[in-house]
Amino acid sequence: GSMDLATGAVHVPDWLDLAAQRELVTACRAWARPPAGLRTVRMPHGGEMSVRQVCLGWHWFPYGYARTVADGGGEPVKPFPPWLGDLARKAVAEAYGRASTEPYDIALVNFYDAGASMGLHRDSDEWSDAPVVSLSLGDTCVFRFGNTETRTRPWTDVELRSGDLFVFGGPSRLAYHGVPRTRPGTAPPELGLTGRLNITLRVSGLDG
Ligand code: MD5
Ligand code: FE
Repeated sequence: GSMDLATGAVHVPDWLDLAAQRELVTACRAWARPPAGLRTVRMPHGGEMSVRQVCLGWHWFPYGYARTVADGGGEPVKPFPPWLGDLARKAVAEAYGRASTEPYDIALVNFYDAGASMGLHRDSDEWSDAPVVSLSLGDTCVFRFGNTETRTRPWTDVELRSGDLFVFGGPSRLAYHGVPRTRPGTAPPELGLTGRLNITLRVSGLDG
């Protein structure tokens, strides 16, 4: 059964069966290949994120979206396949119990190797308040769900496992959140994945 962590923040454990997880891992492997493949995200002040990322539809850079790999070689971003939009709307329907017609057009795929983490932040570069859909594959992680006011406590730590769905909408859309750690070696062996993949599906609110 699903679990509401806060208003609009719904965790659906084990939403994807193993076959669906394997198909997504295979798709991520193809998306990771150059051109416009997996890259290290460089921050404006010189740091690097430990998570590596590949984008579909729109390229995310700190802090905006572009149609080309702005901080790479300027290659066009890979297209956002329509089936991912269908999957996002199905996920929102599952989490909220009502149909979604939102025009999903961005996928950010994050790859966490054994030491990777993501600090507390808000996702505020989209020009739409449509829910963000998060799909977890591979290693379990500790996901930290904070509050909308501050980067400090109160927060709630939850474990996200391979196949889990999380939808962040309504008042939770702009909550602080992060991934303090993964649990290396916990991926289902049948996936053939070392590390953790997270796919987020978003609505840009941009046109063209
Ligand atoms: C992850 N990714 O597990 C997470 C899952 C990111 C990111 O944080 O920005 O790529 S998405 C979690 C999320 C998205 C939007 C809103 C909220 C959480 N929230 O309000 O808690 O790699
Ligand atoms: Fe985020």
